[in-house]
Amino acid sequence: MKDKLALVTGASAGIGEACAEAFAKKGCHLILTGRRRNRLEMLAERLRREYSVEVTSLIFDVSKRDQVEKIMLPHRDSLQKLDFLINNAGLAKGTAKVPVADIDDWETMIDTNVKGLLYMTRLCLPGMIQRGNGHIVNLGSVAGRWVYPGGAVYCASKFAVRALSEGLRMDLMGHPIRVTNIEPGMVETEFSLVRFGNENKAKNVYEGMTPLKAEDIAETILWCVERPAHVNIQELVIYPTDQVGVGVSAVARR
Ligand code: NDP
Ligand code: 8X3
Repeated sequence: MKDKLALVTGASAGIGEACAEAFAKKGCHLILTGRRRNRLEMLAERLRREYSVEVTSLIFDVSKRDQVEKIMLPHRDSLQKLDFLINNAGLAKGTAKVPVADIDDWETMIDTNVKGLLYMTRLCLPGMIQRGNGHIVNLGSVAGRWVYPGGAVYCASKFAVRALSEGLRMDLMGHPIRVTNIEPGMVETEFSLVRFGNENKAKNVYEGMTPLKAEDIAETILWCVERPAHVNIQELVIYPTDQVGVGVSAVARR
């Protein structure tokens, strides 16, 4: 990992932030992206100081193709040297049922979780193909395998991530580039706060059970990328011990 280069989208919070820390600890240089400049720059500054790695922070909305291209293209030399792309930026908005849900929420989820991931992948792949080296890790979800009420569109976006991960593997056959889809269950991050827009509702989600931590997922991602080059972990479902299915956690038992 030492002196390799990783790009982590959505590194200003949660799983992305934990990945940035885990990779930096191993001596990996970083390109970190997100929309919240302050959070990203403070993280970048701390990682440089604590781990003596190079960290570039890039502020843009991954769902906006023009922003992605405008901000990323001046960094095309770095992209040529990229070892790892962690497609992590993503979110859920609300749990309203399809007949009454807010269409803007659907667009936000699909544009971020699906199109954002595609824009980043398309930009990073040519360098990886040219160098014959690279590993793309996508943040899918258990919601990309099983559906729950009020989750139709979020789940659809994560089903898409699974399909894209599989399709990408096929399209890249013959190139020594790995693709991994990580599919976590409940991880306590800002995810539920973003989904509900309310701190109390967000806390209730994890009440009475022990969720996964962002660091658990970051360690798993690190393990995947540290496998020997001939080993591709295609997909991994990771639940908290207290959760056995989407919407089926220890809380539901009571
Ligand atoms: P957080 O809300 O804690 O972090 C999400 C990150 O994504 C933030 O850094 C945010 O940065 C970034 N982000 C969101 N939208 C955009 C955008 N349009 N452009 C750029 N960056 C964006 O959530 P998690 O860490 O939990 O989520 C990370 C990934 O893991 C997501 O893809 C999520 O779907 C997936 N996941 C999460 C699970 C959970 O239970 N927490 C379970 C399974 C999968 P900023 O706001 O600064 O732009
Ligand atoms: C997030 C996991 O089960 O809250 O992807 O939808 S879940």
